[in-house]
Parts: sequence; structure tokens; C-alpha cells
Amino acid sequence: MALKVPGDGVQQPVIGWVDAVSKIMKPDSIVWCDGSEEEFRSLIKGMIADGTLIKLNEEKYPNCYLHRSNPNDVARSEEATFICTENKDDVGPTNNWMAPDEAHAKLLKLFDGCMTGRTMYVIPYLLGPADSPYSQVGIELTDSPYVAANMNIMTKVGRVALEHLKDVGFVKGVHSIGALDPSNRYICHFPDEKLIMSLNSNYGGNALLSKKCHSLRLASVMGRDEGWLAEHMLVIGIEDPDGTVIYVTGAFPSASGKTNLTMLKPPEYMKGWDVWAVSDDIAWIHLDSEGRLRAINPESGLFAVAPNTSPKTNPRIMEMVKKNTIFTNVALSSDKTPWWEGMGEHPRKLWDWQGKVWTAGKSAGSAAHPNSRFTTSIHQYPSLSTEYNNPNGVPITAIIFGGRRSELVPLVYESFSWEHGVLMGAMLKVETTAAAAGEVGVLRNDPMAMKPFCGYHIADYFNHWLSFRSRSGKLPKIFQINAFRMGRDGRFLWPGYSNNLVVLKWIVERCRGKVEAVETPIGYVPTAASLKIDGLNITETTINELLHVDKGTWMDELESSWLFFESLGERFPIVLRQELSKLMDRLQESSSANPR
Ligand code: GTP
Ligand code: SPV
Ligand code: MN
Repeated sequence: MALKVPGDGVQQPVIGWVDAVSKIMKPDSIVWCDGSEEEFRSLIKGMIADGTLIKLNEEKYPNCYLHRSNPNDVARSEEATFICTENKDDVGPTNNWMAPDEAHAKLLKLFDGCMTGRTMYVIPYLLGPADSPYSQVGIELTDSPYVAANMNIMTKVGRVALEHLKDVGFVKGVHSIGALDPSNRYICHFPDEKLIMSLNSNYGGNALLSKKCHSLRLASVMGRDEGWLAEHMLVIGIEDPDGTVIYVTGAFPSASGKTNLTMLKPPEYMKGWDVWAVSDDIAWIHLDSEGRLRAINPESGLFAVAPNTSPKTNPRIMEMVKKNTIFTNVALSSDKTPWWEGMGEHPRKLWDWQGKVWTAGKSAGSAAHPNSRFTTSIHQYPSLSTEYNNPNGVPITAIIFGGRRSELVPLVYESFSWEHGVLMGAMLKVETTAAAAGEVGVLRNDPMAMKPFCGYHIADYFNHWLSFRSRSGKLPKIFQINAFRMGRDGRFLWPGYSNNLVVLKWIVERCRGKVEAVETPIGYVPTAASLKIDGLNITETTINELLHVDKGTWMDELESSWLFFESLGERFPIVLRQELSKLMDRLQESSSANPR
């Protein structure tokens, strides 16, 4: 098939590559995506016609659609995700490895003719502000119109990307739905070739190649080589009652509260405070000429968790998803509106995420899939930061590590130093969630929330973080938070959601040296009084429970982290070994870890 190129402005390397790939995939036709409204509408129209999408209630949810995935394809497939480098040692024990030659040979066979009878979409996308030196271009080739429509929301598609590409080159992404065969599912990354190949999944994190594959796995390798950081982090501006805004980033593992913290609506009792969204999932962080870390959001949209989003927990998100949104694997009410667990009152009649009739109390499982999501443009969010498009990014005053820990980790505490903070991030563990296939609620190491996303040896990644110490005298303070601690009754101790602003306020005030803290062996912990704000409905006993540092369980934690670090071998930085020993000594010396 002869390759038809739309107009001028498409560079020869792009044409040559698209041509070569199309000869292997053998699509019936090729569509060059321009990112326009019309194109989006036509993709949607086609998907409604063939049943890939269901149109939702136009009055209540204008321009909104429901997609139901194959039940074997509803989350990221970490076991099918590979980093392909010449040297196995370069990916480390936290990644799956395949030799590039072997991967190419295997994939070439599987990809051969896989698009026959289908259309191949060519999606040039820009990540980051159009005029930013930190922005990057990628081109994804896919046979999935669902991917093409989602990419249109998640990135800047079309001419803007091709224009940018002239100066910087591009990341190549090849994706095919294949037969959705899980036994032949592969998400392969070739950092040396700036190439991603993904087959047999149509799920966001596996198929929207701009997201985790490009923005994190490949970008983290570029960051290592070029001296910057690609992180699984939210970025927000926190405004105080004086109108001053400071920016913080937060690395929390998948389904651990990033989007909700980013879209936080202040509680009634915190008049004058606000939170402005810059990014809800990914941050690219560079050092500026003054030695400050600055973050941009490479993405233009959100692909975020639906369950438990409600007018109570997050009215701002509820408002944002009421138009121009693609819902994936939520339940459907008889009036064709989306529904999920935790949204509020249960409608009488419901179809579950697979399209089966679902009755509360009778039907097995949940109505919406626990990892059901929505895709929506960030520009639809009313509290988007005015700095969202700043080509230089926003200056970072604090970095927060977070995660789901039903025990151990206090609501919030501050590290003693950059090195101690890096240890905090390296020791991050979380209870697994439905965002990845596999068991839920299992405690696992997820350093800096990057276990599934760091494209190289995690010990080298720790070294890279530590290297910023010698490059800057203005590094952010580092904190850890945990909104998921539980009491003996198995209920969350902390009301979370909008109340998390109380925690952010403490962090802001610590950065300004305005609030007291208690020095414990693990770091600076708030006094109960400093968190007790009029209107926050929580007893002092519960606050104390939330802040409790238990010597015995912390000693166990350190031992298990020690084992994890040992498993990383010789590349594990000596500085972190020393930090861990110091932490152990401090705990051992303390009679009871909570001096209060
Ligand atoms: P990814 O998109 O997978 O990276 O997730 P995320 O880190 O952005 O998490 P998100 O904000 O989507 O939250 C995941 C789940 O946790 C949702 O069901 C939220 O409703 C719930 N959640 C978020 N914040 C809180 C909180 O403060 N307390 C409690 N109890 N649940 C929360
Ligand atoms: C995550 O799992 O961290 C997500 C969703 O943000 S996905 O894009 O599927 O990776
Ligand atoms: Mn994520």
C-alpha cells in the first residue's frame, strides 16, 4: 500500500518509519491524526457504530461515552512489561528484562499482519507546553480507535507535535490490540532506540504509550542520562489566605490518592486556602539556572480512578467529568448515566461493567470494576493552575511521598535532610491496588512510587536522586504522608479527601519555619495541637493514634527494607546504607519512639 502523507510539514524520518511499520502490520488503511474536534467526533461515531462505545445521557452527561474492556484486560500488566537493554544488569531486579534482539524477533512475528482488516492511526503527540525546552514528541501507531480518542484527550495531537519534532526527534510507539491474548501480551521498552512496542492489550497504562511507557519508563532513562527526573508525581500549587502560592509534588503509588489530592476542594473550615492543579500523575523535573527544581506536566488530560469519587469526597472531580469524558468499565444506570461504588445512592436498575444486570445485595462482585476510570481533558478543570502551561515549569518547595499503609506510617512527617528524604522514598511500601493485575492489598516495595515505572536499575535511580545534593543548594524539603492508616476496627482513622488540606497546610508551614514539630527517630512529626483546626471533626486521641511512631513495628520495617536493599546488590548507594543505619541507631536509642 502506498503511503499517503497529509500535506507538507511531515518530516522524512517520520514518513520512512511509518512506511516501514505499515509494511509489517499491513493495515487496510492509514489515518494521520490531527487532533481536531472533527477527528474526535468521527472516531467516536465509528466506535458507537461498532459497539466499542455506548453513548451516555446527552442531557446529563453531554459528549460522554462508556467503554467496556475485555475482562482479561482491565489493568496494567506488570508481568508482561519488559525493559529491553543489551545488559541485563542495567534494568535491575525490579524490572523484567528481555534482550533487544530476542524481543524484536518475538514481536516481529507477532506483529506481522496484525492490522490486516484494520485502520492504522498515526498519532503524533506533544508532551508538555508547546514552547517548553523540556517538552518531547512521540508518535504512536495503533489499530485502536479507543486509543486514538484517548490520546486526543491525554496529549496534544497533530501539527503542534510535528512542528516541535523538527528540533528534537521523537519517541516511537507501536501498538496493536492484536487478539487481546493475555498469553502473548507484551509491553516492551527499548531505551536505546527510544522505542515502545505494545501488543494484545487495549488498557490505558499498557496502550496509551505516551503515559507510563514514554513519560515514565523511557523518560526516566533520559533523565538519568541528561540530569533530570521523570516521576510518578502529582504537582499542585497550595494557596494560603494571604494569596501566596507554593508548589509541591507528591509521589504516591497507583490508586493511592494523587488525583484526589490534586483536585482537592478546600473544606469549609479552611477559608482562604486553595489548591491549584498542575499535574495529577506525572512530573518532569529539571534543575533551573538558580538551582531550583522545576516541574512540568507532560500530559493534557487525566486517566483516573472512578470508584469512591462522589460529590462528598470530591465535588470538583464530579463536576469535571460531567461532560466530554470517556468512562471505562464503570456501571451503567437505566437513564444512561455512569455509576460506581462510592458515588452515592444506588440506582434501582444497573448494568455492571461487563454489561450484565446487577442488583445490590444479590449480584456477586462490584458493579463498576475497582479499576474503572475516566479520561477527561485537564482544561476542563476549573481550578487548573495558571502556571500549568509555564514552559519552565513551577518551582518545587516540597516533595511528598505517600501511599496506602494501614499501619506504621504516621499521617505526616518530615525528613531530617535530602539524603534521609531519599531513604524515605526508597523505603516506600504500599498495599497493592486494582490499578495493576494481581492480588490487591499485598504489601510491596514501591520506591518513590516508581517500582512499575523506573526504566533502569532502581539502585542507579537512588544514586541519581542523591546526585542532586551536589548540584543544588536549594533542594525541596521531603515529607511522607499516609491518609490510609486504620484503627483496630479496620476503619480509616483519617477522614482524608478535602481534609488532607490540613496536612498540606502543616507542610507549607514547615517549609516556612512557622510551625513546631516533635523530633522522633524517624523524622519531625507534628504536635497534635498543630493539626487541630476548628471544624476538623476528629478527636485528639485519634490524632495521636495517627501520629504514633511505634518502635517495634518500625524496627521490623527497617529489617524488611534492609533485605530489599540487599537484593539490589552492589549498586545500592552507600549513603542510603548509612542513612538506614543512622535511623536504626536512633530507633534503638529511643526508649519509646513517641516522645509525646
Ligand atoms: P493512579 O491514577 O492509579 O496513579 O491513582 P491516584 O494515585 O491518582 O489515586 P486516586 O486519587 O485516583 O485515588 C485512588 C482511590 O483512593 C480512589 O478510590 C479514591 O477515592 C481513594 N482516595 C483518594 N484519596 C483518599 C483519601 O484521602 N482517603 C481515602 N480513604 N481514600 C482516598
Ligand atoms: C497507574 O496505574 O498509576 C495509572 C493508571 O495512573 S495507568 O495509566 O493505567 O498506568
Ligand atoms: Mn498513576
